[in-house]
Amino acid sequence: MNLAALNEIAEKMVTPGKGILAADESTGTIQKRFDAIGVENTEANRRDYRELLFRTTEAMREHISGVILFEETLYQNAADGAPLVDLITAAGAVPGVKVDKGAKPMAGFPGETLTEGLDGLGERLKRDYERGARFAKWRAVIDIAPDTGNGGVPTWGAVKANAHALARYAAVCQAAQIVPIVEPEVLMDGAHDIERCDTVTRWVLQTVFQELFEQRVALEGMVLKPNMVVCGKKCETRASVDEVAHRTIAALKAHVPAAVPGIAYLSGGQTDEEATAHLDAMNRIGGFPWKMTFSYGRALQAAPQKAWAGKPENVAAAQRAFAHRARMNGLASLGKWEGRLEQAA
Ligand code: 5MM
Repeated sequence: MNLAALNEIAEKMVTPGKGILAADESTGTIQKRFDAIGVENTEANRRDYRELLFRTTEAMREHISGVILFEETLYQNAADGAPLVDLITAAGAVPGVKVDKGAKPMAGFPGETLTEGLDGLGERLKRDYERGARFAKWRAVIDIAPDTGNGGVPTWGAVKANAHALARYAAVCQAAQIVPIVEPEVLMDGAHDIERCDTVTRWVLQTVFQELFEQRVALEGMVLKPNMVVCGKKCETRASVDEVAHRTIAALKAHVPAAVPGIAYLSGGQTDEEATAHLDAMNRIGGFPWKMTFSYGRALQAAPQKAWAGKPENVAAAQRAFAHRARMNGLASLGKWEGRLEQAA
C-alpha cells in the first residue's frame, strides 16, 4: 500500500469548495427515483440521465471533487461511445465505485440489516482500479426504532457486525490502492428525537473507529461519510440549524480521530436546502481538524431529476438545476452559502 498516494486522493476528494456526487443508486433505488418522474428504468435511460450530470461541465469542474458510481455506470459508455468514467476524469473529478452488495436482513436480528459484499472484493477492486476508479464506497445502515419488548434497535450485535464489515472492506480497499469511503448511516426515518440520534451516532462512530484500528486501516487514506445529528423525520419537535451543526461537530470531535482527512456527509432524506444549510453552518463554526463537505445523493439530484423527467428537451434545465445545487453546496463547504442565493435562483 502506498499511503501517500491514498492520502493525496482522499485530500482531493475533500477539496474546499467541492464535494462528492453520490450517483451510485443501485438498480432498485434508481427505479424508485425514475418512478417518481415517470421514466422507465432501462439501461439507456440510466446512462442518459447520468451522462447529463457528468456533462454539466462547469459545475463538475468547479464544485464536484468525486463521483460515486454504481458498478454498471463505471463500465458504461456515453451515447457517443466514450467511457462515462472519462467524462468524470476530464472534468478533474475522481471516479469511485460503490462496492457493497446492499444491506440485507441480518440473521438473528429482526428489523436490522448487515451490509454484504466482502466475497471476491479484492478481485473486483483490481478490475475497478484498471477501469479508473480511485475510491470506493460501502454503506452500513443503522436504524433507530423504539423498544417494543425486544430491547429496541439498534442492538450491539448489529452495530458491531456492521462496523466490522466496514473495517474489513476498508482494509481490502487500501491493499488494492483504493481510498475507502466509510459510510455508517444512522437513518433519520422514525420519530426519535435529536438526543437519540446523537447517542446512537456517537456509539456507531466509536465502534467503527475501534474496528478500523483493529483491522489496521490507515486513517490518512480514507474519507468518512456519516449522517448528521438530526431529529427523526416523524419527530414532533424540530431542531434548529444551529443545534444540528453544534451537535454534529461535537459528536464527530469526540469520536473521529484527527488523522482522517475529511468528512463528506450524506443527506439522508433532508430537504435540499436543509442539507446545504447544515453543512454551511458547520463550516462557519469551524474549529475542527478535518475538511467538511458533502457526498449527497438525493440533495444534489432531486432537482435535476424533476427538471429532466426523461425528456431530451429538458436536459439543459436539468443541468442548470444540478449546477445550482452543486454551487450552493460548494459554497456551504466553505461556510459561504446564504439563503438569499436560493431565492435569487
Ligand atoms: C445515491 O444513493 C446511494 C445508493 O443507495 P442504494 O445502495 O440503496 O441504491 C446511497 O448509498 C447514497 O450514496 C448515500 O446514502 C447518500 O445519499 P443521500 O441521498 O442520503 O445523500
